[in-house]
Formats: sequence, structure tokens, C-alpha cells
Amino acid sequence: MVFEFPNKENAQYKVKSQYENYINGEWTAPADGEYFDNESPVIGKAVSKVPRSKQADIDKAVAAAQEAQKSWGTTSVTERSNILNKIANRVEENLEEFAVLETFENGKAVRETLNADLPLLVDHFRYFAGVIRAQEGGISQLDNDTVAYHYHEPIGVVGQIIPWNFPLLMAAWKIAPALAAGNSIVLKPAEQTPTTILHFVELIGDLLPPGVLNIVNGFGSEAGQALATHEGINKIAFTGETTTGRIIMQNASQNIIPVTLELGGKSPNIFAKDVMDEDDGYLDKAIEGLVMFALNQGEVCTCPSRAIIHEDIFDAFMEKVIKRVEQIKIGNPLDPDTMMGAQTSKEQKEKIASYLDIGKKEGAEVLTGGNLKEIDDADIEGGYYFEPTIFKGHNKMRIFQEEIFGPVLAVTTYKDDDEAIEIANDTLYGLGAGVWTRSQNRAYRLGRAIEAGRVWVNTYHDYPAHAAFGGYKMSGIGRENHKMMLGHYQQTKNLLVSYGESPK
Ligand code: TXE
Repeated sequence: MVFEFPNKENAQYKVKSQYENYINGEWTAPADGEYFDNESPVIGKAVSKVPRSKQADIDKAVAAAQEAQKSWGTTSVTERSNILNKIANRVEENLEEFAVLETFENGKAVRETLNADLPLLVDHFRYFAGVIRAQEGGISQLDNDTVAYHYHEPIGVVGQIIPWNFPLLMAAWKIAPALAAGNSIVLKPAEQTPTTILHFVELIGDLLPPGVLNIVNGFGSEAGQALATHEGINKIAFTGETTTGRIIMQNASQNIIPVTLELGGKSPNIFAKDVMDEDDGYLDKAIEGLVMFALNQGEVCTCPSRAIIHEDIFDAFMEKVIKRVEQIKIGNPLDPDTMMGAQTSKEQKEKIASYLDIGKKEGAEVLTGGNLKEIDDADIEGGYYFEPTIFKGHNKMRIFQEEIFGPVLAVTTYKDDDEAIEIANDTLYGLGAGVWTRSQNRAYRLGRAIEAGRVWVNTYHDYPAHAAFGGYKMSGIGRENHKMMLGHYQQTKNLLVSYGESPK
């Protein structure tokens, strides 16, 4: 299917009618010849066929990765670093094409894929190209004749299972450090967004030896399960729902392999009274920070989905927030002016709609939104669009406790800092959080007291490659980004050597 980038002359992008798996450097049909329909949520229609892979396809990909690992694992860090830089350069040269394909596949606004998803992907490869060059081992002199050397060795073949909310960026978060550390990969994309990663390997495949990076598509219960339980992998990395993460961890325990999990969230954002001290740029910044609950249609694991606002400023602050939310332009995500595009799938649409009902039935007050968005645009008829919604209620409600993964914000009030912390930490999750205050002292105290792996202070939704990201509590295990990530993809070899020439 060929589609056009609105408002841009002669800009056409091509989605193939059928895709294949990428195994051992070759396009490979699924062993049993089964495919599934991949639909674009922008138009709510099937646009291509994608392999519905099973055990035999995963077996083939793991075998290819094992073979490739024999030589890839011993390449020099300089060589690997150079390859990562070349991957970054190629994507950068084709940034617009990828941004548009990603938008068409996922539904998110093209201004985000152009300005965030793709530039962050490029930077991620460059960051890991850099840190792998700077990584050093360690030497301990145990006595005059005896030395312990510590080497970082690749962990081997890694299985990676990713979600649909940032298809290319989540792939980059996993692929770049794994390659940098000298591992071979079998990656299973989410069934909702299976194809942009195939365009990616089409573009960069020649830079890697065959078998180092394999992409196998399919459903979680088939291809995903086959990969997570495979005895041939040495590590599994997963991003997705907490209940799926638990299954992945159980599977990993059978094979005694390490697991990193990046799971759900219900991120609290505390707004102190001093936010409203002046009607200045800082207040505007805080409002923009909260309005980011609708970024990526709310399909972000760190989405600021709970706001805890000081009771003295609640009405005045929310009046400004609602005004700003009502200016959000919803519509065709391929239009560069659109701020909020389509939810990724019919299932997500139904899940969000059900939470709008739950919130209303629980007695939460709808401050704005609350419905599906009617879009008057024939080009995107059938797509999945919502009004950004704000509910006022209390933290025991399901809309405050459960991950909705849509443009739905739950707001409540607090009296003092202790109560704000209590509400913020009254959740199973601990992935992201925000603190908004003009007081550095309060920012420090609240930031340290919130049980979450990432607390943004006076900013939100920044994802630089060199800041560690990951969850406390039920939000996961391990970290992504930052050079500490390499530790998840390496194992330590200790060589303990005696240079003595006679027995001790
Ligand atoms: O996630 P799943 P879904 C949350 C969000 C969303 C909900 C459901 O709340 O509404 O999860 O999304 C693969 N063995 N997040 O159903 O099922 C699956 O094929 C191995 C938060 O899409 O966890 C896909 O590739 N793999 C999140 C990936 O797991 C399995 C991002 C994620 O799918 C599997 C996405 C199995 N048994 C959803 N079952 C975040 N933290 O960012 C599924 N998969």
C-alpha cells in the first residue's frame, strides 16, 4: 500500500503487502506458511500480512544466532562500535521515512516520531558505540605473584521481546547495548507493530554478519512463548505488561538465565503549592508537564497518569490545565500539526473505553473529555481516537490503581508533603514519577521519598540514553539506558593467575 504524507508534496511511503522473518541475514517465510493481518490503527484496516511464527521458526533463529555468536562474540570493541555508529548514520539519513512508517503502524503523531522516537534511536546507538569503547576491566593483585583479571564477556544469545508503544525505540533500547556487548539477538516484535523493525533490518542488515540480529514475528503465546522458554538463549529481556513479565520470569527460572523486565506503571506527579506562586514561565512549564499524560496517546509506561495536587491550588491550577488540554489537536497522526493520534489497536481502544466507564461508575468526576473522539476526516475513517480525559477522584479508585495506557489522567488533592508521598507510593508500581516545585529542598525530599526508578523534577518524559531507566516494585527488574545497562548483557570472567615459579 502506498500512502502520502499530508501537507507535503510528492512524499509517498510504501508498506509492503507481505513481510517475512529475518533469520540468518535472509528473508525467511514461516515454516508452516501461516501469516496474520497487520492493521494500521490510523485507518483501522489491515494493510499487510506478517509471519505467524511458531516454535520451528524460533528454533531456526536461535540456531542462527548461536552460530553467529561464535565469531561475533570475539570481534573487537572497535569493530562493534563502528558498526553501531554506521547503523545510527543510516537511520539518520532515512529519518523521515522511518518516522512516517512508524506513525502509520503505531498511530502516534508524526511530529513525535520525527522529533523524539527516531532521533532518540539514533542517539542510543551512538551512545552505546561510545561507552563500549570506554569500558575497562579490572585487575587485583592478590599477592606478589598472583593476579586476578576481570574481563567483560558477552552473555551469548539473547532473546528480546518488545511492546508496541514505541516499536523502533524499544527495539533500539534492547538491540544497541546487546550488540555493543558482543551478543547475538533473536527479537520478537509486538504483533500490533511488527513491520517497521523489518524496514530497519532491511536498511542496516548488511552492516552485521548474518545471524547476529534475527527478527521473528508472531503472537506472544506462540512465538513469544517459544522464545522465552528456549533452552538455546542465555538471557531474556522483556518490556510489556506486568502479568506477562511474571510468565517470562518463570520461564527464565527453568533455564536459570538472567532476565530484565520493564513493566507497567501508574506514575504519580506531585504539584506543590508554590507552583502557582507566580503566573510565570515556570507555571506554564508545570502545566505542559502534566499535559504530557496525553503524549503518545497515553500509551507510555511512565505516562503521568496520576496527579496529586496541593488542595490550595487545585481549582486554579486545574482550570489552566483543562484549558490547555482542550487545545490538544487530535486527528490524522500523519498531519505534522496533530498532537494526539490514534490508539494502537482495537484492543487498546476497547480497554480505554472500559476504563472511562469504570471511572464514571466509581463516581469520579469527569473534568474534561470522557469519550471517544469523532473525527471528521475521510482519510482516517475507522481509526481509534479518544478525547484526552481528566477524572477527579481518590487514590483507592481503580482508575488510580490500574494501568489504563490511554490519554486518561486521574487527579486528586493533598494537604501536606507526608500525605502526598503516601498517595504517590500507594501503588503496586514504581517506574516513573514527577515532582513539581520551586523549592529545591522539597524537590530533593519528595524525589528521594517516592518509590520509583525514575523521578523527574521540574521536567517530564525525557529519555536520554545516559540516564538509567527502570522500575521499583512491580514495574520490573534491571535498568535500560546508561552504561550500567551493559552489565545486563555481559558476564564477568575472572582469570586468576599465579606467576610464582615454585609451590607456595
Ligand atoms: O502486552 P503484552 P499487551 C501494558 C499496557 C497494555 C497492556 C497490554 O497496560 O494495555 O500491557 O498490552 C509478548 N510469552 N503494557 O497485551 O501481552 C507480546 O507478543 C512471551 C505496558 O500488548 O505484555 C508482545 O511482544 N511473550 C508496556 C509483548 O510480549 C509474550 C508496553 C508485550 O505484550 C507472551 C506494552 C508470553 N506468554 C503494554 N505474551 C510498557 N511497560 O511499556 C505476550 N508476549
